[in-house]
Amino acid sequence: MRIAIVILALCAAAYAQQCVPVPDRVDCHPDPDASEENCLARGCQWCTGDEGTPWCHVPANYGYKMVGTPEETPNGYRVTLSRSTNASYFGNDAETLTATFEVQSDYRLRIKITDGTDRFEVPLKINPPASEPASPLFSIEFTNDPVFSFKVIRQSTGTVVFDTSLGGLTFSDQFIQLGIKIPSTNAYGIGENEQPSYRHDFSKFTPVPLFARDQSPTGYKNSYGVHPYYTVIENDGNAHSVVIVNSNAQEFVIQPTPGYVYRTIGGLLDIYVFLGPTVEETVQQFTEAIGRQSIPPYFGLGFQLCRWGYDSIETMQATVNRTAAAGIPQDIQYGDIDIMQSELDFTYDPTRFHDLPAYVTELKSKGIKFIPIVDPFIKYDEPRGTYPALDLGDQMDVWMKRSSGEPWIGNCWPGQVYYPDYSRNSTKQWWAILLREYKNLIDYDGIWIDMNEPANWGKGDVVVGCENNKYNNPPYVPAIETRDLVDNTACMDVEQDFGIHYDTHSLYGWSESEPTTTAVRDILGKRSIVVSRSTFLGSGNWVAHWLGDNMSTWSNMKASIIALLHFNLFGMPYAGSDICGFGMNSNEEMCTRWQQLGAFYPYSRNHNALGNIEQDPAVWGPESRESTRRALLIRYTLIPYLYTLFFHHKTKGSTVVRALFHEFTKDPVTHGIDEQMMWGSGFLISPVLREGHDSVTAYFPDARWYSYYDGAEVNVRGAYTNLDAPFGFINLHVRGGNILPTQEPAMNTDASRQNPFGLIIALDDESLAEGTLYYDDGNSIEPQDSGLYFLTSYTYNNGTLRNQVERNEFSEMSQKVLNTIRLMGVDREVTGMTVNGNAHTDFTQLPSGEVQVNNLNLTMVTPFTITFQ
Ligand SMILES: *[C@@H]1O[C@H](CO)[C@@H](O)[C@H](O)[C@H]1NC(C)=O
Ligand SMILES: *[C@@H]1O[C@H](CO)[C@@H](O)[C@H](O)[C@H]1NC(C)=O
Ligand SMILES: *[C@@H]1O[C@H](CO)[C@@H](O)[C@H](O)[C@H]1NC(C)=O
Ligand SMILES: *[C@@H]1O[C@H](CO)[C@@H](O)[C@H](O)[C@H]1NC(C)=O
Ligand SMILES: *[C@@H]1O[C@H](CO)[C@@H](O)[C@H](O)[C@H]1NC(C)=O
Ligand SMILES: CC(=O)N[C@H]1CO[C@H](CO)[C@@H](O)[C@@H]1O
Repeated sequence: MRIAIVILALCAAAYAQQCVPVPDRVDCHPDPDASEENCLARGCQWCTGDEGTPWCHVPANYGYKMVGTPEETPNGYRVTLSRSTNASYFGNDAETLTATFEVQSDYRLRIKITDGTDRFEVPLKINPPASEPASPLFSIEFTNDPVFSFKVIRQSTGTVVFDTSLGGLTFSDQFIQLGIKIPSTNAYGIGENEQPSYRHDFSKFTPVPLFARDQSPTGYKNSYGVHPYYTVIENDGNAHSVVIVNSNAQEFVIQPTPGYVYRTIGGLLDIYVFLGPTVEETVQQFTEAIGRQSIPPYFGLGFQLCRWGYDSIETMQATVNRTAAAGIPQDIQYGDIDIMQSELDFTYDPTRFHDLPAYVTELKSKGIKFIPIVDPFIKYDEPRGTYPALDLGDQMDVWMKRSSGEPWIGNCWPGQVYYPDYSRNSTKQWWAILLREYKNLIDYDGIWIDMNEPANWGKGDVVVGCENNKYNNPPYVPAIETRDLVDNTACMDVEQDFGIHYDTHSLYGWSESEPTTTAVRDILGKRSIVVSRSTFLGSGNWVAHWLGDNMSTWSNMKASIIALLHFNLFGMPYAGSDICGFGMNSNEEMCTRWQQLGAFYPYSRNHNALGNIEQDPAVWGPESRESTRRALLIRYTLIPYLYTLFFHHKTKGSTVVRALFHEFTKDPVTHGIDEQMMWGSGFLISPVLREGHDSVTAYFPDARWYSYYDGAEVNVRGAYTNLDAPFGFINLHVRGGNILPTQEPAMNTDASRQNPFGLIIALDDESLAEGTLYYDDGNSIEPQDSGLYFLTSYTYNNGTLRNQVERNEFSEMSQKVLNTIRLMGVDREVTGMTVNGNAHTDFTQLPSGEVQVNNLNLTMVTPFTITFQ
């Protein structure tokens, strides 16, 4: 390992009193009411410019200086920094800092900057890399001119991937700021929020605040989760990614440098850089560190139906009945808060939802699973002795507390409530007891945890308010919604075992996730689904995520693709938005198009809000119903492929849904595409996202592509083309070079799992293709660790298909057969075929050239050879 240190000569105060070029300005007055007077009083530079650019900016000579030279450590460097300015923007600046640079592997660098005091650190377990550093992909350069900054440089190309010479560093008690120059404008990520395009727009200055909030995703507003993570494609097609492990209220300013100015109001700077060099490798390296999502239970890849506002069990039943009657598959039915008695957690309404437990049992006998909602908080003013969740909570001392030691009180379902502190052991035990008792009441298959930002319809404590102190009223608040930390949540000085709410607020949903998943696994004894609204780095270890309370609008349908791509970057591929939108009335055309797209969300759930017209797929006319049925049957056909992608995610960290640029990074057109998405490397989804359109303009990168429907090859490559997309139809294409495992669809996955398998073989330019199938019992816990699974690869070469079983530890697989093949791209007339040397005559060739083979009846676990003449 070798790290270059270049310490440039000090060259004095030449920088002072000069206007910094506009693109490189770091806003020195990010708080409201900037004026020349306020700016100069703060010790900042004032230079006018265009509206929307920082007139008040950090002077070039502001920051810290290195003391001496960087000190070598066993795995990197330690640098001591001393403040070189008297200007203080928000008070309490650290005079001395330590920056450590730890080379954790060839592809992973950790940079930690702290003032040596006892500051909050996120209690996130970061896994070590698989291998020790041998020959790092990067070097580090330190500069002291005009102030301290450093560069991380990709060795192979000299590209500076991370450069902090953008404004000087600020490190004060409640305001930390670091500017980061990035090497290109192809950059993505930073969530959770709604972004207008997947690729960040560096043409202007845009703050992206992060602070968990019950906020429907709306134009960069801070929303439910916090994922301070971005990915950059460098100009030559290499890629790197960066995570900043911090849970305080924070923001990234996207700005024209191009770069990000990062600000947080607590904790410290703990930064990991992942050097890729491919986009997929950046995700793999990041998820190696923070953890990956478990393979969902097989039923979790089926279609899911939900709404808030079933007025009775009969309405729920009628919805389930008409879905089945329309031939639309369904695997999961949800119960939202309307199933509860007076909206109290862990109850059901014996009047409106009479016999719910029996109905859940009936659903399960038909192969439909049931998932109820649970809110995190408990109504505190129920008479003691009537509500076990409350009595036991008091007894086990589970509540978050005011500094006076009393539980704080917020206002949310169904009134005034206490909030459990999920970071406390007794709370975890209490929660597990409640979940177990609830299972005895309703035989659920998973749990839906909502409102865990945590939400509160008020500002802090609704009984005593919030004290005026440094936590509730810090000197600086990032550009979060209402610019008030306590708005819609707890006072920031509420105590939790793992820290004061000021530091831990955005970890609330995260802290609820592990105890819920652990308890549900214990109780069910098998894999299940816990789906959470609020998430943080590493939440993927425990929970799925739906993209929140969106609206039934076309623009939200489009935004859902961007959000889904984000969560695939964040290591949480089991995600999806509420199909047909949550808020507002949907309509038949939009809902039909959304069902077509949503059939390809990994987490595929139609959900609706109280008061809106019904929007379940069977409520619409026959053409719409047929469209949804067809799209979902294609999904069910491809679940073995989707399931295999989740195995690759869990074991390698690959994305499940990915942007085209993951596969075609060198094609710059792909860098801006966010209206199409891929499943893995082999399947392209090109939905209609606009009202009144019956065609779609889709991009086909340079490869062979075949229509999913008839195997016809697309006649363009490396170009956009206009595809017909009539009302009931979504464009789906298979990429040459891939073999996709399939299974005949059915009305739910219990049934489809009994059906024969098939293969879709799509040939590339060399007439080659390959693929993998992962399969297991669908509900055992962490099968990739227990080893109880089946894994096989398929290769097609020179007219011959072969399988190679790599693991055969799922016993039922020996009873399953491969029955069909769809072979795309043979470009000639197929005159015959043999299976293990024997002629097989049950095949046809379509006008498109696709060869369809039936009745193979080959055991999945036995090696075979199939040759096409
Ligand atoms: C900071 O203030 C002190 C005392 O006024 C002065 O001696 C020193 O030069 C100042 N330092 C800088 C970097 O301006
Ligand atoms: C739903 O279907 C079941 C079984 O066919 C039937 O018993 C029940 O009455 C139906 N319920 C409603 C509300 O349509
Ligand atoms: C909480 O439980 C964990 C795991 O059982 C244990 O290691 C830890 O010491 C406990 N903490 C407290 C405060 O009891
Ligand atoms: C391809 O297959 C044909 C017969 O099907 C065989 O004659 C030929 O040698 C094969 N070529 C290669 C490179 O394996
Ligand atoms: C499939 O093969 C099995 C033996 O492997 C045989 O028992 C069965 O009848 C065959 N099914 C069909 C439809 O040919
Ligand atoms: C991503 C997304 O769908 N965002 C929408 C959610 O709902 C708000 C309205 O509350 C819309 O403005 C967003 O566009």
